[in-house]
Amino acid sequence: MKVLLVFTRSASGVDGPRSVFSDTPVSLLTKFKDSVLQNIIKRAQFAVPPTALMVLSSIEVEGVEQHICDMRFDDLPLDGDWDLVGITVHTGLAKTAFEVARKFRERGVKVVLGGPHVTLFPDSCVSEADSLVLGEAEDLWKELLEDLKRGSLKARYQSDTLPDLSVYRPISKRALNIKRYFTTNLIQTSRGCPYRCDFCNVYVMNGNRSRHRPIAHVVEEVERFLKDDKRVFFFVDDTLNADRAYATELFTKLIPYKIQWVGQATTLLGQQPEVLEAFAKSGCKGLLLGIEGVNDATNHSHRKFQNKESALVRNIKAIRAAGICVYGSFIYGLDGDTLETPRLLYDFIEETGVDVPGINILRPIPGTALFERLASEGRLMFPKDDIYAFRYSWGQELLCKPKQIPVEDFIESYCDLTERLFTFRNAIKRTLNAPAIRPAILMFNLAYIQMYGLSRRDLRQQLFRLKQNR
Ligand code: B12
Ligand code: SF4
Repeated sequence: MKVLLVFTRSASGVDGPRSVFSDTPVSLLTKFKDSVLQNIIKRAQFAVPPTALMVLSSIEVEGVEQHICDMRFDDLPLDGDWDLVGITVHTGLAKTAFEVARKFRERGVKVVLGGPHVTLFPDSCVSEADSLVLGEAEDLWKELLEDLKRGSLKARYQSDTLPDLSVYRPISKRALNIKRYFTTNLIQTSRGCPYRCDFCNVYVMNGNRSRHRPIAHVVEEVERFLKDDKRVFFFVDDTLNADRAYATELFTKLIPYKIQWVGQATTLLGQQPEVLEAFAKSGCKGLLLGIEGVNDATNHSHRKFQNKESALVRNIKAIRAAGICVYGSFIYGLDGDTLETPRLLYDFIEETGVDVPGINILRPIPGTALFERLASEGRLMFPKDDIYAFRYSWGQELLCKPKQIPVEDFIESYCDLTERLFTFRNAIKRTLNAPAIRPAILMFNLAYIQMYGLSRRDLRQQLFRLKQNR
């Protein structure tokens, strides 16, 4: 039997920036610049394979062959003789996923949907699929494939418990075209998050505590992955340093493999010397840190307590001093933010030397506590029930009214901030100061000049439309 697993591309974002107002007239030169950049991004650092589909396609069931279609590269193989098509659905990309589902179902192919959106909003997916898989799918996927073989596919697969990560489930790259990606060395060591930031739903989907895979299994995976791909490793965990003892032991064991790796962690790493040392010695070259706001009051209003204002600057400096580049992920538009915030963010970035700043606009992701609160406060800028009006973009659209800043002032102050931060001069300065991977730091900072330029164009277009509709 032949099964196709499909990964859709995002409308705009890390898969390549595109205007979210496609009906806005733009010059030919702008169009050309946008398309060149989209292609560079597609082929550069962000083009990593979908971990979820690597996991699913590694689950072996006799007589079932699994293939992956990554729509960032491939056209949909609509005329293949598929017995089943599985599609990952993210909330901001659900419309695209449903369109793909319809195309296959019109041809009589059965479709199963899974992923974050299905886990959070299964009822909204029922009419779009023959079968739904809710939650983490390792065990359920095996059961579903067995049912497919028997011709008895169920409408819904769901488990009361999360999969036991101590079970040995080797990830294979059999279904991947290794050469097309920047790297295929993606590894997840843990799931779930012990924190409860109100704008996030990881702790809802994957549980409110970290669950780990056995260290021996992760080490074996690194060793095996190295055989066919020697490029950088990406540990996709949300918070790699959530469990200090586990992180220290794992990364100390990885030192002999001499890999280079990137991942995501909390700023607390700066005050965890044993973890920091293990990270640095095992080849960590860059970490995305969720900094969000730069003072306690702002972060606390969104239940982000792990970043302590008094230690933030020191922690980031300590991480960079250990030879690890910092991608600082900030949010502007948090409830504590005022028109003073852009200056504070700018000064903070200058003082700490963050190598790549990412300035996000607060996003009310459906299914988060934040979404519900903003809806009850009348601050959503789209109808609450129309979850598909919510879409991902690269800071190109304001989706909720900031608490303390009028919409127009917010958009203008955000644009001013990104215009000051992302200049050619700053790109060169950050590159020369970076503690490692300078070509990557240069590439990010240069790409962001263009991407935040697109963000400003779209935000001003949104503002223009809002004023027209008044
Ligand atoms: C690493 C990461 C990335 C990386 C790499 C992703 C990759 N290689 O897959 C990059 C940076 C590229 C990325 C991009 C984006 N990401 Co991201 N990313 C993550 C992160 C941290 C881990 C994802 C991961 O690899 N998990 C490991 C796999 C094994 O778990 P999983 O994806 O949940 O899959 C399991 C189940 O969901 C299910 N499943 C998934 N798909 C399917 C399909 C079928 C058919 C079935 C049966 C089951 C099934 O089975 C899997 C195994 O148990 C998550 C947070 C998180 N903890 O989930 C955010 C997260 C998934 N990303 C998110 C977002 C918003 C994005 C972007 C849209 C950002 C943007 N603006 O561009 C893009 C989307 C790109 C795209 N085309 O989908 C959101 C999604 C929110 C939502 N509710 O939909 C998350 C949850 C973060 C958050 N809290 O906001 N991301
Ligand atoms: S934002 Fe990061 S730290 Fe906060 S709950 Fe989500 S995954 Fe955990």
